[in-house]
Amino acid sequence: QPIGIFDSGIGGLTVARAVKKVLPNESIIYFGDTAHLPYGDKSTAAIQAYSVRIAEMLLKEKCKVILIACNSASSAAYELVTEYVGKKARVFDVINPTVDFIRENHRDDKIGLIGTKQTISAGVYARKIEQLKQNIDFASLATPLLVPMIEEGIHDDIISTNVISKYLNDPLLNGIKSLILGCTHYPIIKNEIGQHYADLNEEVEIIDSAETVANALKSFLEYNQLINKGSLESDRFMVSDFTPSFEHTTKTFFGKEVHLERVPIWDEL
Ligand code: DGN
Repeated sequence: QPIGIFDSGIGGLTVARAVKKVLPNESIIYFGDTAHLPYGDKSTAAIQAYSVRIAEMLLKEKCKVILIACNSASSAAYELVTEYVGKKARVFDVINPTVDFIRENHRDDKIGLIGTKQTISAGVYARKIEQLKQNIDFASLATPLLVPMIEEGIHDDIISTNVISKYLNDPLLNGIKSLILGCTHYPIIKNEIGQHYADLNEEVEIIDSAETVANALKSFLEYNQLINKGSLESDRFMVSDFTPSFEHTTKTFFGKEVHLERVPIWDEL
């Protein structure tokens, strides 16, 4: 049985890549809702409706796990999708495993979060970290230029380094000991973020939510003896709307270009 992973677009392939890295013998079905991206600009009700419909499709494909790779969908629809899916599959999002990681590894720290405007204003990370009742000083900063910059292929160069430094030098983030990458796209600039702090001689741990969810998923499959023991099916990569540029950007996010299958799950298309 495959692992279903979905996102508003192609960026969630960073999560798919992290999953394949720790679970190379699991096959995945990826769905990018490119017809509706970006979810960040949609109402909570719309994101919930899209997410439930995608979960329905992934259940039909017999996925044993449904992983919500998108931070916006994780904020808006995790509870609803979990309720909808019931016992048919286990639902993961990208926020809860990251909060669990913090509960196990951090106390008395200042932790920063960067993400899209929507993820920051939804405040789900902030609420969940507060509920831990650990002595954590939490600061979050919206960094909206980063998604379009990365999608334009601008990373590891002087422009991206300057944009990243401009954001990370914001006084809000002063004195952080850890930084959560709260967006599908940010693993692409993880090295540049690390370099920013190395240049300042500051030790800041970077918490990559794609990696934390991949590790949590691996532990879950092992603990519940759900690891694939049969032959490995081919991975499938689906989108609700196809353009050649979507296919081209898969290389940035997945590390290699993959073929995208258009699956028109919306009646209007
Ligand atoms: N996938 C979105 C996220 O993780 O926040 C980023 C892309 C978007 O919808 N703007």
